[in-house]
Amino acid sequence: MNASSGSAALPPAASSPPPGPLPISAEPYAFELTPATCALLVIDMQRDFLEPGGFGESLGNDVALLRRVITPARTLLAAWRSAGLAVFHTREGHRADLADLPPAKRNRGHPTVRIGDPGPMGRLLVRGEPGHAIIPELAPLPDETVIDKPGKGAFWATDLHALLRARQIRQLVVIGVTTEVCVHTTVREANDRGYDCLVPADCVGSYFPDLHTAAIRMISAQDGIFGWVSRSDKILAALAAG
Ligand code: C5J
Repeated sequence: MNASSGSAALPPAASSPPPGPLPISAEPYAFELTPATCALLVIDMQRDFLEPGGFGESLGNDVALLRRVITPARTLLAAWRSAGLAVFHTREGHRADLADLPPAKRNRGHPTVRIGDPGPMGRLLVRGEPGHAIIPELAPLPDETVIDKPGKGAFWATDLHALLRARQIRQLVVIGVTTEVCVHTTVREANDRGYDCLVPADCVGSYFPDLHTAAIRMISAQDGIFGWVSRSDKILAALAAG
């Protein structure tokens, strides 16, 4: 039911994935990355969240806090692509007629502008508008799947689970924004569906540093209740060694 661009079929790999498993230093213990069944899931790296004039800034947030993740995320994405591993991207947004926008989501709070209202980058969080696009630094390649999601979690009201299963993906390295909202919701949804999730803390960002810290801690607490936490340099080192 979602609009996903790119092919569901296996694209030609840039190079053969390393055989693995690749041990990655992580909390609460090492993550054993199996390249053939692990995808990089890039959450909502959209202009509306990361650029001035977008939805995030319209809510009074400082987009500079999110922009810190661009460089490490781009470096990890480049290494992931070079290793020939699977990449999925998500975008949060709504149909132009807002039929998939629950009134509760549009009306909550007291913002000066709401989802669907016009802004400097087009209508806020509406599919096809300039602000809805993924930032150029992390632009998807033509053979990478883009999942359009109306909610916070990437599994709700999308075909992500079916597409991952079709490719025998069992592990997810989750990066993007924001840590405690769409990243966390997606990690929780993935965990309940049987995926092992690894979150590199420097590749996820929040408008609220204290919530970022708490959200990161929550993932690996209780011996990995939602998954594993590491940093991108550890993943890069494992990919290079593999
Ligand atoms: C929010 C997101 N924060 N991608 N979306 O509304 O985290």
